[in-house]
Amino acid sequence: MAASGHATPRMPPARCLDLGWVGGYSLDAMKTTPDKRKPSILSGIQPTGRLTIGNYLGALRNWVALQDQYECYYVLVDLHAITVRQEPKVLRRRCYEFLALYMACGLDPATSTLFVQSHVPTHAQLSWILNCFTYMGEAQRMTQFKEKSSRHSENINIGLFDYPVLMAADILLYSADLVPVGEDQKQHLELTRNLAERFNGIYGNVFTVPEPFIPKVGARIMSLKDPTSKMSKTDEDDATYVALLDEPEAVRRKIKRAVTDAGREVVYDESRPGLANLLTIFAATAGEPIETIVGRYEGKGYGDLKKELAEAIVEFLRPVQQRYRDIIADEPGLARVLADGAARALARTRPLLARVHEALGFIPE
Ligand code: ATP
Ligand code: LTN
Repeated sequence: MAASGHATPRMPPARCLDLGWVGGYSLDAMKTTPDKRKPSILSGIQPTGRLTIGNYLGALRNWVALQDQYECYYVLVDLHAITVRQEPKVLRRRCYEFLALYMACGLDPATSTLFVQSHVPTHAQLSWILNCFTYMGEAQRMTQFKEKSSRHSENINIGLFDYPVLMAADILLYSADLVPVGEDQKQHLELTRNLAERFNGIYGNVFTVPEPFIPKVGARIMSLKDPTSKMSKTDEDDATYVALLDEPEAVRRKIKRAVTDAGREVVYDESRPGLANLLTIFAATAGEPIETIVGRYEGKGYGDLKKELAEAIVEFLRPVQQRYRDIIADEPGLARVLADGAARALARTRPLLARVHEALGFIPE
């Protein structure tokens, strides 16, 4: 166990998902599950901003792809969302919208447990305990904290600082084996693993040490206006992202105006980040290798690529948006999904929290 805030990261190589396909993934995570139940997954998205193709390609797509093989818990992390000031009515509405979009993208509430973090008090309870095992130094090193505190310099609150500890609680409460996320969450996963190992080192095998599940293509979709920074669903400038609910005309306009360099030839080259980003989005959306896409544009220019990419995205989004419209119209149905999800999540997490309390020496309830 590391005795200071300077534990060396011990991340395994992230698991990779071949393009749009999970059949080849081995279930060896099962071995890490102490009680031999079906291996499990937990992941979360903040109900902030507008869900983008970055969120879909980095995370949601894998949530859907993995839901039949794993016991899955997918959480709308509203407690995380309030680390930045939210408008109450908008937050509430957005939780329903995100849930409806998850379902429109293929998450089945009968198979996966879909819920809201604030409905399940065990998250905040374990989070407090984990705070007492987290060093200031390691929390200070989190790049998302540094980035968010510079973006919200008027409100650098303790919740923002503590954000990764709550995320660790989300994951460890479910004994999650795998956590499907985008590249930007790798450092938080590393912290989660360190906390689990530190606690287990003192109290025995209480927590499962989770592994990240990060796609090979699409783990870090970049902003359409600044291809050196990540596409973000809360960017004030909506031209930087394609939202899953964007109208076809908006998609066409945004892709057409996406920043690329001055070259003409379509090649995949990381020193041309704008073009590389469009090719990545194309490959991930179409489920084809980047080389195949590049091969199709021999002798053609950026204009053709952008036009066809926009159409590919529009066609991909069309059925999702159609399903979304039906699902969002039934708010009582969505509320039932969340109530059922919260009950399942609470039932799943109570025993683990009781084990943690017992390990710490708390008097049993
Ligand atoms: P924000 O940037 O506004 O904080 P976000 O777009 O990063 O929000 P989150 O709720 O923080 O959204 O992340 C949800 C999931 O989507 C995470 O697994 C994250 O890694 C993934 N994700 C977010 N942005 C991208 C991106 N640009 N490319 C790939 N995956 C992404
Ligand atoms: N920190 C994540 C959202 C998040 C999460 C989680 C992801 C909260 N809890 C648990 C995976 C597992 C983010 O900012 N994208």
